[in-house]
Amino acid sequence: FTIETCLRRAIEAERLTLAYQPVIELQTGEISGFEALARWREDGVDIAPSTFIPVAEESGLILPLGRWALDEATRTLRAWDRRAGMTLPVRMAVNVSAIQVTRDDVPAMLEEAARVHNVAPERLVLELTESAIVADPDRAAKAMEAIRSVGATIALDDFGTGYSNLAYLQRLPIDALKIDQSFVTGMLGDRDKVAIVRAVLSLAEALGLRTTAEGVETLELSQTLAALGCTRAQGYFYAAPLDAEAAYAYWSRSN
Ligand code: G
Ligand code: G
Ligand code: MN
Ligand code: NA
Repeated sequence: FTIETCLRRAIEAERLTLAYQPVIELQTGEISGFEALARWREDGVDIAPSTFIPVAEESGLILPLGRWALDEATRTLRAWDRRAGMTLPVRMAVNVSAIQVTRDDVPAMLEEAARVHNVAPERLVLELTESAIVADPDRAAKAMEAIRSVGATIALDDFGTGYSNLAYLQRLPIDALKIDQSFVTGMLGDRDKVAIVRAVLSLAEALGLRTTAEGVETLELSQTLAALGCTRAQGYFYAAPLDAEAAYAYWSRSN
């Protein structure tokens, strides 16, 4: 079978799972939330998102996959609330492909997931990439406005890798920039990376945007980013992406 056929079956049979990576507030050390990341295990072998997400995007399977991911992440957040006997003070971030923004009604999906699972939409973050803006700027702008009017927030993922016109940052209702791990991991020994991260942080500050550094693997890096004014961090220094059970345990241990 082709990978596309296998992926279609895995989506239909709900054999994909989500892993949840903690996002930490750098000033307080508190858990800001979690990023939901799709996982696919076939016959005991993990297939990397870098392999199957492009296949999903090329085949259109990203539409059902993305719909499922938003629903499943929201359902999990609600399950954690019930388990804790309280509304967890954390946000759940879900990745949204440019193709979903162009071809699906993401704001309606978001509203439905929040309603069905009884989760305040303010607790949901949609991570969009610059490629969504480049693909169809008008449509992306409309979708972003609608997402914000539902109450969710928007993070621009992989920031710095997508060649978008920086003027969009000012016009679009973006709440946060996620600094791609290619600039963050190993930045301490690399003056060019430090310069890029500093530039992104000052741009974000000037525009009133929060920032999340990805790929934070060491204490020293987390301290440097905090000193530079970065809002949040995620990476192996805190935790790898965890299954729902382990992510809940991580939250419990920290609270
Ligand atoms: O799982 P990993 O941490 O290797 O993630 C690799 C990339 O795959 C992420 O940065 C993200 O861009 C993408 N990805 C993971 N899950 C999803 C998903 O549910 N939807 C979309 N569109 N992309 C995802
Ligand atoms: O959606 P996005 O492309 O941002 O996903 C981030 C990817 O990076 C995921 O595949 C995740 O497993 C991985 N990742 C998360 N934290 C770290 C880290 O600290 N170091 C490295 N090298 N990779 C990480
Ligand atoms: Mn992401
Ligand atoms: Na990213």
